[in-house]
Formats: sequence, structure tokens, C-alpha cells
Amino acid sequence: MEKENLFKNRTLIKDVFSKKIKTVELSGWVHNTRDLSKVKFLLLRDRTGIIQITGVKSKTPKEIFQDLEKIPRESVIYIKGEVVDSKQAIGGKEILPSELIIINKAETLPIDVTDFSKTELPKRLDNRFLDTRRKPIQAIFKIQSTISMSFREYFVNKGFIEIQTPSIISSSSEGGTELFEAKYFEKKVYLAQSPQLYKQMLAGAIEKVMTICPVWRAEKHNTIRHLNESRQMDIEMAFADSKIVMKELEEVVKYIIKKIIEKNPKELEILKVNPKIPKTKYLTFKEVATLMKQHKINIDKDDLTGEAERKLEELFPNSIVFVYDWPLEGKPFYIMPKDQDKNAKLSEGFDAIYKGMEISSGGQRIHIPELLETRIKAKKLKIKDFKSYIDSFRFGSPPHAGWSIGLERLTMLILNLPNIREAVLFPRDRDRLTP
Ligand code: AMO
Repeated sequence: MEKENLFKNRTLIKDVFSKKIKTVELSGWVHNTRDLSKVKFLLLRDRTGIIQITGVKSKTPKEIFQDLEKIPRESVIYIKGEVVDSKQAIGGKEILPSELIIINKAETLPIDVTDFSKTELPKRLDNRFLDTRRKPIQAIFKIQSTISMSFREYFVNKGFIEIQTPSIISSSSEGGTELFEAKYFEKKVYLAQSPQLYKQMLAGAIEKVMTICPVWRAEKHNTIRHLNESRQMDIEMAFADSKIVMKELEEVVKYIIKKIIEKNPKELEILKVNPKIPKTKYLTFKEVATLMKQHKINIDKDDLTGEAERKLEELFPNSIVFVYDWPLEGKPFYIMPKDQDKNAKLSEGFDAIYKGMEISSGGQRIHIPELLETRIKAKKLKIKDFKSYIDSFRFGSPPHAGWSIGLERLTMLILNLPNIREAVLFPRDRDRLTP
């Protein structure tokens, strides 16, 4: 048989079980083999399931029978055979092979790829291409796909436009020094820390925008909740304030979790998690500070600590806790001072805490150029670096607000994963650049 025709009549394993088919052509990976001398078993796996291929010494063509025991695990093979009922086989059916082609033979495997593998995370990440063949790992990313799809679905249904913003930027979008530098012909440029300035400019034209995009942050520390490359799910809305967008955040997180429960029961079972639709709690930063004082937990004057975030989960279990009226100094330059008052000590910014960790921050933005310039100067940033951004608010700019949820953070928290690296296919951290 010619190689290019090999997959023309390919049947998926799930269809072997659900449909009445007599002769099938299957292609996939060798999941496992077992040799009982007169009978040899090979478990074949494709994206839809696993089926037993049974070689019987007295019946199976000799060459195939010999090959069955020799093929290393994870090799890719093609099998043609007859479907027969079998009480012993998983799913009640097995294949008696009449043709076997080894398409690509696997070398000795560097990690255990069984679903119950105990291989440590760093070694698994070194071999992520193999790690992703395991069911629990696939379950995480099937659920992550539901998260991003339902995020999109929720906002597209509400009239938001999906936008694509640049990854190469000429100055910081969040302030701070956590920028990766790159060379761009004769100029120095940076990798985008967030789509912030662009989504604001577009909200001033299109009103309701959303994006899912990669961002880069040169944070030096290696923690279980930070990545140097992560993905953000952002929205920006014109004619809106922080209250309106906090409500949207509440609703979309509930929607996402509802969709996971509906669409991914199998994956949740594999991962042994049982997410519940969260409740919500709204607290001012001052209220949180008072609560923390009562519980003898330190917080900074303009930021929460990890300990405080964990305490919030303890006090308000399974809740998205919105902490608003955030001190202005603790928020980026683009966040609106409370009540648009340039002397305000508080801001229209907020953080959302879920399961003891920040999943999102956002707020109302400054749409008044003079106020924006005051705030940029107050943050010791250079006005000239933000010229086109500031100018975008000079020609009729609506009040607007938005936020960003970290995709990996949310995945990690919904699925109770112990490390954010479990929620990204190919993590980039201080030490990891390959694969
Ligand atoms: P912020 O910097 O809070 O806000 O980021 C938004 C969300 O992104 C996630 N996140 C990260 N995830 C993994 N590794 C990191 N290093 C990391 N940094 C952030 C978190 C966080 O809540 N422009 C604003 C948002 C806005 O105002 O619209 C921003 O980027 O879940």
C-alpha cells in the first residue's frame, strides 16, 4: 500500500466502539504491549480512545504476530483488521490484525508516559512533547481550551470585537522595569507587558473590545504563580466604570466554570476536581485592611500580600473577592483617581482574588489627557514615551474601563494545580527556554 493513501480510510477508535464496522483501518500510538507467548496484545491509542489489538499465534499472519511484541511503546503504527466482540477487552471489542505497518518507531522513552507517571515536573517539562500524550495533561489543556473559547463566546455574544494588538512596543505599558528588551533594526524595543494602551485606544473607537494575547514580563523571581511569558484575557469597554466591568468579570468567570462543568465532565474526572460556580464578595481596600488587622496579617499600604489573599479565601471560600477603592499609589498610571479627583488618595482600580490568588486586575482609566500627564509624571515616567497614547484621548474620548485575567492563573486555580507551569504547554521562566 502506498504511504500517502494510508490514512484515507482511517477510522477513529471511538467509532469502532460506537458503530457497527467489520473491517477497520486504524492509526495511532502503541500505548502498551503484552506478550503471553501464544497470544500477544497491543493497545493502540488515538485521540479518541484506546483499543486492544490481539495477535493469536494460530490465526494471525506470522510476520505481524512477531512484530506485535517488538514494537516499542509510543511508536506510530497503522493496523488493518477485523473487529470482533470480546468480553475481556476494554470496551468489549478487539481487533484481529491482518495488516501492520510501523510508520515511525519510538526510541527509548526519556520519561514515563503512563497516565499515572510519577516523573517530576522539570523532567516532564524537558520532554513536554511526550508529557502531552498523557491523559491528565491533555485534560488540563482541553479545559484551558474551554476557558478561552467560553471567554470569547461570552463577550462576542455581548457585542465585543476581538482585537489583535502589537507584541513589539516602544515603551512600557504598565510602568515599572519588568520589560524584555529586543533589538529592532537600529532601535531598542520591548516585548509587550500587556495590550493595555492599545485596547484603551480601540475602546475609544470601537467601544467594546476583547483579546487573548501573550505578554512578557522580565520578573526575575521563580515562583509557582509567575511566568515570564503568559497569556492574558483582556476586555475594555467605553461608557463604563469599574463597577460595570467588575460585574462583567464576575459573570464571565461564572460562565467559564459553568461551561467547563458542562463540556468537560470526563476531564474533570481524570483530574479529580469538582469546580463549583463561585460566589462573589465586594470589599473596599480599607475593609480588607481592617479585616487583616483583626487577623494579625500584614499588608502593604497600597498592595495585598500573598498571605492576605489566602486569608480572603479562608474568610470567603469559593468566592471571587473584588477589592476596590484601591490606593492610587498601588495602581498603574492609567488608572483613574477616585471620582476623577486629581488629589484623590484612592483609585477606581481593583483586584479580583479567587482561591487565594489574584486572577485579575483592572478599573476605570483616565480619559483626560492633562490628568494622564500628571499621573505619568507622578510615576516618574516620561511623557514623550506615551505621546501617541495620550494624544488618542484628545479628540473625543469616552470614559472607559476594563480588566485582564491571566489565562494560566485561572486554569491553575480552577483545577487546583500546584504550579502555574502545569497550566502552560511550553513554559517560559527564568531558567527554561526549551522546548
Ligand atoms: P496585571 O499586571 O495585574 O494587570 O495582569 C493581569 C493578570 O495577569 C496575570 N498575570 C500573570 N500570570 C502569570 N505570570 C505573571 N508574571 C503574571 N502577571 C500577571 C494575573 C493578573 O491578575 N493591564 C492590566 C490589566 C488591566 O487593567 O486591564 C494588567 O496587565 O492573573
